[in-house]
Amino acid sequence: MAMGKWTHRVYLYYRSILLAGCALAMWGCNGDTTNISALSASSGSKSPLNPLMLQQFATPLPIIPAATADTTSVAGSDYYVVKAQQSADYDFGLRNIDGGELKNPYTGKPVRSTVWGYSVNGLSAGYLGPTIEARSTLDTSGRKVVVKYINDLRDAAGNLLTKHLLYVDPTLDGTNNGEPEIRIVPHLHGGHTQSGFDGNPLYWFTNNPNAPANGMGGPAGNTVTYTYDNDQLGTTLWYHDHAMGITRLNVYAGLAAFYILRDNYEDSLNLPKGNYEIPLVIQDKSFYEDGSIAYPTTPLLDPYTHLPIVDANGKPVLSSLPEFFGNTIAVNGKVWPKLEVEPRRYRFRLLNGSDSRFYNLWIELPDGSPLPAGMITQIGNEGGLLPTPATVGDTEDHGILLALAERADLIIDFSKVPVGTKITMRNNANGPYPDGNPPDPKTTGKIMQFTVTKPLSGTDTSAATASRPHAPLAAADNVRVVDLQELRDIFGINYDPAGEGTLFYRHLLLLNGNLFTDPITEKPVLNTVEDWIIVNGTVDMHPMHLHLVSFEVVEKGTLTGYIPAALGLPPRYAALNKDTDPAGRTPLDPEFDRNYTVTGNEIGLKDTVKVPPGGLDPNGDPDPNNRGYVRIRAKFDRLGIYMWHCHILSHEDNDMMRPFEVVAP
Ligand SMILES: [Cu+2]
Repeated sequence: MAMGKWTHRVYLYYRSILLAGCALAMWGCNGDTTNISALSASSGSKSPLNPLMLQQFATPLPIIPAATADTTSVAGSDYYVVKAQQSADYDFGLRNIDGGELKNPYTGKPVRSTVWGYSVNGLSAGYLGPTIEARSTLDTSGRKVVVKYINDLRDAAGNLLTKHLLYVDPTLDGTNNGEPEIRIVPHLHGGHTQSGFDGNPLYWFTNNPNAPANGMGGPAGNTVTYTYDNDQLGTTLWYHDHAMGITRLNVYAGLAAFYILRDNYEDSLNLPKGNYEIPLVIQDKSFYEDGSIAYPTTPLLDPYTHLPIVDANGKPVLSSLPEFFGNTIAVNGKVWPKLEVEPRRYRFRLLNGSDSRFYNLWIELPDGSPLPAGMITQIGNEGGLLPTPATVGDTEDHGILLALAERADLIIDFSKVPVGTKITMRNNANGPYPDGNPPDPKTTGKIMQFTVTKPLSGTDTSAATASRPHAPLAAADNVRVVDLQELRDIFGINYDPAGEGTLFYRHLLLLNGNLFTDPITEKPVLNTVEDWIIVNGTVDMHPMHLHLVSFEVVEKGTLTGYIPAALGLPPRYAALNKDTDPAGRTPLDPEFDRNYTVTGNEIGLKDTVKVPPGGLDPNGDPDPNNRGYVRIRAKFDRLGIYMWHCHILSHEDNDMMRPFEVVAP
């Protein structure tokens, strides 16, 4: 059948008849989607690059530079011009296992990659972008930041791009209405930002300076100027693209960068700084043999005839997949890098900037011996410094579980090991998390390496730890129950991980049973505190992010007797069982599943929370007595429309995002 423009009515029709959970043969919920058949489905004749051929821990870790603010153009504010640009010859550090250049089989030249990235006040690395450093306006020394974003995506000849770097699935909300492929709208993740400057996904703009506004709130032309008030505590934020239906593609292409907010209190703590304070963004990537970045798709089949769906030109329409799992690990844009360090303390600001991959991170000595006590400490998360530092990351069983968009602020003390020691950052989180495939210990089970080889440049007087007291929010004025669902989409897709040609349904991920475009249902009143009980009936953990607010994670656990919103009734439950895992164990039980309790590095303020998964009954159906939940608490202190969504980017682009609106009393 030829594909026209799909309307929401089509979705709604199928939604009403196909209410099925992920567990009912939804392969996407329990399979690593990076495999050769999926890659080749979208690549024609290009072969995937085998990660086992690649050298590890030889390429130096890039130290992401901070951009220089223009302090005069906008009175009282720091001003930046940020351009989204394409770069044709980016080097991810892909080398043969013996260190030699990998050659592009088509050109004979060393492999390089075409990527996107941000240039900031003229500074660019090609992929990702320089850090914007800002000062909290809660201190009198603070300053606002004004950013003029320009969509300057052009080819090497300077012509405006019209095709995306990656295949754009034309059947999603945000892509199914003839939208241009080259669209961006930036969002400052974790920012306490005015609604109009928050990067609403519908407020996208193209690279055409003469384009009319899109009619949904986006600006005319190829540029927009946002003000960030910085009226929040110092922490690690990041800015990344958020355009409707293509967020996963724009971020994967490279549109993401750090935004570090500092404040006087943190300055007074004498934490490692300068060369000893290093942001690290971890991302999984896949490549083809010619170095181009790979992002798998799969052909769409008509759900009734099982014939390929074709576009108006007769070409097969390809579908996005439920998740993306790359087969290499890049840190700051280099694959498996190494960092030479001095025998002293360093501060690392970690960000999971991947599409779907969770990381459970720990650092490991070459002989596997236990780490010296106090060598690694987590001092902060998304909301800044923790009220009490957390000891994590020292063993495999005690890792730092970093979901998509979460941050971990770490102190690592390299003086505790002999000079010459090689220390590897490892990962063992399954993909999807928690019940998917384990990472390969030879590839995705490794992140980067530290070698203690640099001479100590001076006595280390920096603090070994830090904390900030947290004043709890007032009790909630209102409690809301919201739920997460994996349903069947209208499209059937043929996906064949085992080579057996099995037909599966594509999934549709909804919040409260609503599409993104359905009327707004979450409307907190200005300056009230709300508890959101986020219920998860799926077998996957979903990292849920709310724009605008920093929230407390009050409790996690399981619940009983749940009625999901997708049945057309208000969501409700019989009982919340705080700090229990699905087997009914309590936190002191050695077998207790830590996904069902609030861990030490989730105290304080966060902007993204891991929602524990539900389970199945003996028939394999979603079990209403076996669902996970988290209760978060936030004060909604700015008027206007914001987003709440899953930060698995492939889920966000598959409708796991909804607006909320803070309304006047
Ligand atoms: Cu999700």
